[in-house]
Amino acid sequence: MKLKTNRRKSLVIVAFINAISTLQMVIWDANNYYIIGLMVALTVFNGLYFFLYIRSKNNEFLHELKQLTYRVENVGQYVFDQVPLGVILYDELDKIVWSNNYAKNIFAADIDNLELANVNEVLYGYLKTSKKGFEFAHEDFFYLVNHKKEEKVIYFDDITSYTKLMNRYENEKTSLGLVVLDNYDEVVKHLDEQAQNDYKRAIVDKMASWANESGIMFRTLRDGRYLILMRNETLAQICDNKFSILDTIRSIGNDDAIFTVSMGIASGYQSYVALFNRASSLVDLALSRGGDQVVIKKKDKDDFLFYGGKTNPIATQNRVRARVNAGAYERLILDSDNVIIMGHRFPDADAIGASIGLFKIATTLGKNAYIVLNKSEIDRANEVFINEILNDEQLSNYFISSVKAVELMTKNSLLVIADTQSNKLVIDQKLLRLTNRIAIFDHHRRGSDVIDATLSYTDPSVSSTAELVVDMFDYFSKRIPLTAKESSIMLSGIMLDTRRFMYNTSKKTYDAAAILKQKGADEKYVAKLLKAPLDHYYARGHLTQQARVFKTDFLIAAASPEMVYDRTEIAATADDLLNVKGIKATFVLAYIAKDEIAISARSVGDVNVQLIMESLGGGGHLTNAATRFVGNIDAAIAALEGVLEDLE
Ligand SMILES: [Mn+2]
Repeated sequence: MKLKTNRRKSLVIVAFINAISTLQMVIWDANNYYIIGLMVALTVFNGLYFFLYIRSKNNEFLHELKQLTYRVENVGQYVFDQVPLGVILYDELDKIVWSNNYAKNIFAADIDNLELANVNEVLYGYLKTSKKGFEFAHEDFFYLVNHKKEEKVIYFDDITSYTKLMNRYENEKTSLGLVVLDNYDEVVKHLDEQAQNDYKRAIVDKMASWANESGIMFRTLRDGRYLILMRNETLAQICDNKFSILDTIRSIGNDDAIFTVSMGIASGYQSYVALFNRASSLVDLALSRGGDQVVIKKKDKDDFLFYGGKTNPIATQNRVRARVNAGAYERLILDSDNVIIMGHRFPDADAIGASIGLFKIATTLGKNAYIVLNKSEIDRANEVFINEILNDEQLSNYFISSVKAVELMTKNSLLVIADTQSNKLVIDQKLLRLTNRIAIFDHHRRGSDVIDATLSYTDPSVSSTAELVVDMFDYFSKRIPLTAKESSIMLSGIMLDTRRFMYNTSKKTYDAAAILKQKGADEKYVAKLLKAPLDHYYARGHLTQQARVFKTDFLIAAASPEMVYDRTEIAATADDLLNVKGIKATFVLAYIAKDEIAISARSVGDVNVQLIMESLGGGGHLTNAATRFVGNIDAAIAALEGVLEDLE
């Protein structure tokens, strides 16, 4: 810079001398040779000076330019080597032609001249998809990969610190859960005060130490209800552990007193109020599914996570729910124009038996009532049963078609749903939209497509909906009269769902059977109702022959693809096969229509077939569940075997 200023100064001086000499030439005699000589000399000097000046100026510019290029190259080299951005250039054959040091460091190798596929398979897989940008984890680092296919360049942007911060943020968020002792009161009520307290203390001790070891805050909200608070990462750990605390709690009692707990845990909700409310409804869901389980909902996931559910729900001997729901049903009946009762499609003995009980309650209380039955939808196995009823002069009057039901329904009609609570399974979904007074009576576990109802009395610990209805009889303002035939039909419902008192029975099941017997139920008539046509037995025989052992504990029977079966035939075969020695669960698959396969699953109790069927989109109970599958039977078998393979 100094040099430049000096040169500018000298330029000014030369120009000044030039100006003076020109002035002299004008003032003095122009013929003075001395002056002319001086002027020529000055002009030559000036020209030379300017020539040299411009040349030096050019040199200086070139020099500066050279300097700059050198520096840019230097910086570029530095950027390529030091700034966390990996660059890989490759050719048409997916071979790396050049990579910078940073890219080499990512893979801890000189990757030049290697084929991309040999550098990293996972990365190569991503590159072959059409995605332009994706995240890629390698060793302990995370990269945002930018793939320019046209230019055959791959950029790796190191986002490790961002990703780690993000993970930490997610991990440190709060999960909130509620824990309830779901059967404590039932189990201890016949014990003395001392034993009751001992058990309670043992349960709370186990939970508190589990919480302590896992890094969970555990506090009593009120008797039998507890709050747990933890970080998301702790939740992930206890999920990995499959909530072994459920087993720990179950091991506290003895065979006569098995204690179970249920939990609902909410995660990812911003406000604590939302977390708490969500956890409350999750506990309710756990209880409605039979308890002894954990239900988790993360805000960013649509699915619920279920853990546990290894025991069958213990029937509560407490009849408070029966009384409360009977009262509510009576008020709804008295408040309505008429009562329309609807079971599930292809109704069985339990759906019809329960419907008849619910019908008798409504008519006894003085309302017109009807049971919906579409003759076009009757399974082969239920033909005998339903024809017997429809051929009966008196009983046939109770039933109407769903078309007729639409005509009879008013806004003030009460629609009663029996033996299902799924809006997809009812005989006619149209009826659900004609009124907003709906009462549900069911013994199935709650699925995800539950009908929105005014009154919902559902209890998965009850053997059958018929039993649930009989249990309410005591609590209406009028005594409910049943004829011998009606009693027999209700009893056949209980017998069907308990496989003739072999499964899912409780003391209350026998109480209900005793009440029906007292009202005149006739086992000969029940036997006649439960008879099946010969075709049904043939079908079961065919299915049974397909049974093969899978993973030693399971039997899978898949029908040949050219045959179409009734749901009841599939279900009955799954029941039959459960009698095979050494088998813990059975699965029967068959076409019920073109491209539609039904799977029935049964368990003796060690394996939860509900969870297995749920993972295939179905539902049911621990020992009795089912699902439907659209597609071909081989795909259905593969899907089922996949789930069974994953069981521990
Ligand atoms: Mn049922």
